[in-house]
Amino acid sequence: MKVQLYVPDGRYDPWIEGFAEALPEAECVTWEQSQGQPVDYAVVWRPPVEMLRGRTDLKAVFNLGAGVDGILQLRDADPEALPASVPIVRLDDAGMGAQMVEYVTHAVLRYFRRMDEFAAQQRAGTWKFLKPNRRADFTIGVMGIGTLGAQIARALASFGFPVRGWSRSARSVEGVECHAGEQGQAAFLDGLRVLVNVLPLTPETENIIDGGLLARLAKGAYLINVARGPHVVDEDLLAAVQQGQIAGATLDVFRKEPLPADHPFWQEPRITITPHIAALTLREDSIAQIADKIRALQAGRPIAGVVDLQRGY
Ligand code: NDP
Ligand code: OXD
Repeated sequence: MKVQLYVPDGRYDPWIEGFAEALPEAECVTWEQSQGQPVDYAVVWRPPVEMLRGRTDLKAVFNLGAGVDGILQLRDADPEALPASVPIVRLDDAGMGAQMVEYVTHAVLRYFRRMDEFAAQQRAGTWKFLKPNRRADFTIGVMGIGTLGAQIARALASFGFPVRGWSRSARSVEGVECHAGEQGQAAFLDGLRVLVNVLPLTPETENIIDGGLLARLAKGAYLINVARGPHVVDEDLLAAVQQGQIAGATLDVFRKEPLPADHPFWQEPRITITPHIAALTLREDSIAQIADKIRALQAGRPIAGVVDLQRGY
């Protein structure tokens, strides 16, 4: 059995060593070494268009991340870019849930406990009491309550915050008021103090966080985006921050990454920027998960995490 790898930074050695240990029955080769040769499985992150087009040899393509937009967007330029009827399989948590919980909880607590305002007071040498926020008034909405979002929602609810969740189909998450679909969107958004975005990027969700959506939140709300940059209409977010509708935003993902040096987000102190690190792909966990799934497929058993190409996630 052959497994073909593609990682954009070209640092293959630790991946090849990891697969040799976790899946010794397979030979692991790089795409660069094995172009044109038939293999059984591909393991990729943001592959070039020529890697997957017309492939009839593959039994599955494993994506080294939870979001598959980097693969599916290959179809935008070339409708034949993906091999017909080959399943594309995303990472299912693989250690990312715990990291997402840490990142989002940190940002929420920083806003709830007014830490940015205390930091500004410290810079000014000011000792001043600031009235605490009331937990019961600090309703948080998690947009996307799938593998990662449900863990975030549960963690925030465990602090005693009122938490709402929003998904495409009806879901239930313990301790979370769940809403679904377009018809449930208004009740989900109305009056939120914090909006957390963990949606996949699809044609339905692109540009979803625009001026109209931000206006539905409470005045002085906060935005935390850990999903994808194109979910947010950047100009609308900047305007909402400048008008005070949004008191602050924590953004991990951007339309263009790295965020260009002349992007106005850099100059807006109420926007916190991190370089797409909310939840990293953990090599060991990811290899272990993919190795288990390859064994299941080899044995003819079903696997979780197969992407629905119509839905886009
Ligand atoms: P899942 O597929 O498990 O969950 C997606 C959730 O979004 C589901 O609840 C789904 O609804 C909901 N959803 C999808 N489309 C819509 C829609 N049109 N309207 C309402 N709800 C919708 O994904 P994960 O939780 O594993 O990952 C989410 C995203 O997080 C990834 O796609 C990726 O972009 C991002 N990510 C970012 C990282 C970072 O470091 N910044 C790291 C890892 C992931 P339903 O439950 O009904 O299917
Ligand atoms: C992912 C990511 O989708 O790291 O896994 O963004």
